[in-house]
Amino acid sequence: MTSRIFPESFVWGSATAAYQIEGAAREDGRGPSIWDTYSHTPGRTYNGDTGDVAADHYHRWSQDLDHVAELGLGAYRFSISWPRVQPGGAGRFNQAGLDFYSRLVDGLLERGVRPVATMYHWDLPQELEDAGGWPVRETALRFEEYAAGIVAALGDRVHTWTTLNEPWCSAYLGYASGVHAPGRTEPAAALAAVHHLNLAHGLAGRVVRELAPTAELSVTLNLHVIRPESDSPADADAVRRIDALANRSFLGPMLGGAYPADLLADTASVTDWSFVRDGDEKVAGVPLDVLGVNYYSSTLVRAWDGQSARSDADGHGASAHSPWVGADDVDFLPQPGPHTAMGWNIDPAALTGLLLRLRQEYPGQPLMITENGAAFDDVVSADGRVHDERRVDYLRRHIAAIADAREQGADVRGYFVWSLLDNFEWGYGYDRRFGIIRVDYDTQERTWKDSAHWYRRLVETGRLDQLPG
Ligand code: IFM
Repeated sequence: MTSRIFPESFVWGSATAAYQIEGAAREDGRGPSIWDTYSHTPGRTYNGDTGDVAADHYHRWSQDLDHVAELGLGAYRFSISWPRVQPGGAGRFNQAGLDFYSRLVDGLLERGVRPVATMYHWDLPQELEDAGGWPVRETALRFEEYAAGIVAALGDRVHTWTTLNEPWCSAYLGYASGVHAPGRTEPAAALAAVHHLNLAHGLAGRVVRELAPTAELSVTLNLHVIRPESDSPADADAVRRIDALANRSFLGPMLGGAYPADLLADTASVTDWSFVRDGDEKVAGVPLDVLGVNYYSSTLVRAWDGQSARSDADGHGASAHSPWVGADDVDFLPQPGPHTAMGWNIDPAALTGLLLRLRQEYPGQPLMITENGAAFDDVVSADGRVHDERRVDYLRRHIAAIADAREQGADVRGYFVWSLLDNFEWGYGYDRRFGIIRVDYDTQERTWKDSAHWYRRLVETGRLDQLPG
């Protein structure tokens, strides 16, 4: 048990992403992204929901930033919509789009809130997907050009530039299992996407270093904590294989200088990795000021004997196609509850373990929790409030887990709750609510849930030990 007290310097924030909240999908020159196409394709999202209107943040950004300020947050993590600022994904920039983010950044600074901008949270301009998408190298080069445009426009007003959000999802869910845009199910393409995302990260990182030398540079990874069903060597090998795909395919080039040899060997029947050119891994290894970690739940695996029934309970949506390229002999097992409304297990101790692993493997690398939170089936009570005690409990336990890791030496500098607002939860549409602030999608009214009140008190005091719940 730790003191559960965070220092003044610890950064408390909340996170959002452009396509999930902005709406205004066809306004002021914004072009289409792969998520517009995907969500408008029948059968792809729950209820046919799209991000066309979402939480209407494009028009309500100022009031939304007032909420950020009233929560007392020191930082706000948002993403820039590539098709809003560079509609075709190449060439001409859209001044109206740049102006929107310029107002947003200034609005944060006026409120004393540190802007943390993610360059890419999954909304690839459709034209670039039509030209091949992330499996082709040219997309990484286009990303470098896009990065140069936004850093030139917003540069040093942005405190932290985060190149990519969860490239694991972009590559494996977008191109292998197909449960995310662009919905392709091509295992070799998914691995090529992994590499071009790593390359894009490095190229954009160099741009930040050149054009905004005082800004901090980061990337956000959704690192997996993978446990074996038993202590058998076969299950240990299943963990190793999934760890290579989930974690080390990004950590390797970004922080370790190269792709891990076992990843290349495990996937040799899928691709020869000839898309990796000399010098690419060095580019991807641009030094980071902070590594962003997104964490929600843990993963339980076993080696599959090829005969017994499979569980395939990896919680990433129903698809006949696995995101786990080249790992058909690994089975994903259901985990004991309680679960969130996503069906994800609640395992705060795994977060402590993850942070300590990172400390051990990448000593001296500062860390930030750039997303953590939970969807639950919120109810508006007769008193008009949302008593989301399960979300409060989830947050409290995970923040305590971070305190535990800090106490054991992990250099975790901040925490961003996912999410500020209820929003478009990708394939799940508006059916899953992650916000600490409720959005009534009929009226666009915002209502603080109990978790928002709780979080405000935590941010104010920096002490978990004196908070109820
Ligand atoms: O909503 C997403 C977010 O866009 C990326 N990280 C996980 C969240 C919850 O699924």
